[in-house]
Amino acid sequence: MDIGVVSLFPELTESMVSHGVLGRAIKREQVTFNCVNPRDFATDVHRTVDDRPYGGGPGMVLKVEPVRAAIDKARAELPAGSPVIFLGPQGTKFDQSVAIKLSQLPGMLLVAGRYEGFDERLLESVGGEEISLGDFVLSGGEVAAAAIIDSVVRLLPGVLGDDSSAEQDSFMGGLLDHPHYTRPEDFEGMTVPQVLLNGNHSEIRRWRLKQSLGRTWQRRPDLLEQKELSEEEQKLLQEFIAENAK
Ligand code: 9D3
Repeated sequence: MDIGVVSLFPELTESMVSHGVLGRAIKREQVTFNCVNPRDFATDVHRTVDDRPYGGGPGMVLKVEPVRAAIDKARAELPAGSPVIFLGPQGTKFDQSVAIKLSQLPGMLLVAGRYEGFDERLLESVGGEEISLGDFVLSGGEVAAAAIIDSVVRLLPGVLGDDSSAEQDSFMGGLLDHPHYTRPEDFEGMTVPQVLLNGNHSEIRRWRLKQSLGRTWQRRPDLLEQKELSEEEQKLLQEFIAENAK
């Protein structure tokens, strides 16, 4: 996959993608990464990329011309069928299903905003969608770009080990994960649940499923509402609720 980013802070973006799974994927040439800075396309002596908002109000708006020029430059190096994705708090919400869709494309161009955001005519002229990570305030799109790139690249075939597909399926299962434990068996009097030590794999599977259902019920009821529970799952969740109401 070929990934482009337009950012006023290319060092920040590059530093975030050059480590771990992603850095390795780039080194192995499973992914190409190219960052373009709108400031390099500013034409005035001050290399201005932002200006005051028409209509007044606080903050600054990204100027259309330098960002558009940076997008055109980045786009020229990406394969046909690579969408332009603007990152901003007004976007539709990113989730794993969006990550899966993006991972099936030959490339993508992520445009990180700064200040109050983009001149609206930028989105209109380029066409492309705006994506948000959720309802909280970031200082700019770079951290969001890194999050999206990370979630997409780890879905690419061969980037992670083979047992990763099970993990992806399990998120698709629409439940939160169960608790995990490793040695020691006793940490400051807190012990590992007995069921995990017995080696009874059907009992372990049932315990984990019950914990997943219970946690999802407690923490993310929105996920449970979207999910059709099997008879076994309904029974396990009722058990969890009964045990945790005491
Ligand atoms: C505090 C400024 N806000 C005033 C009304 C609007 C605002 C503008 C620009 C808030 C944040 C930003 C910068 N944010 C992003 O570039 C961003 C973002 C985010 O803030 N939250 C969730 N996802 C994203 S993706 C890009």
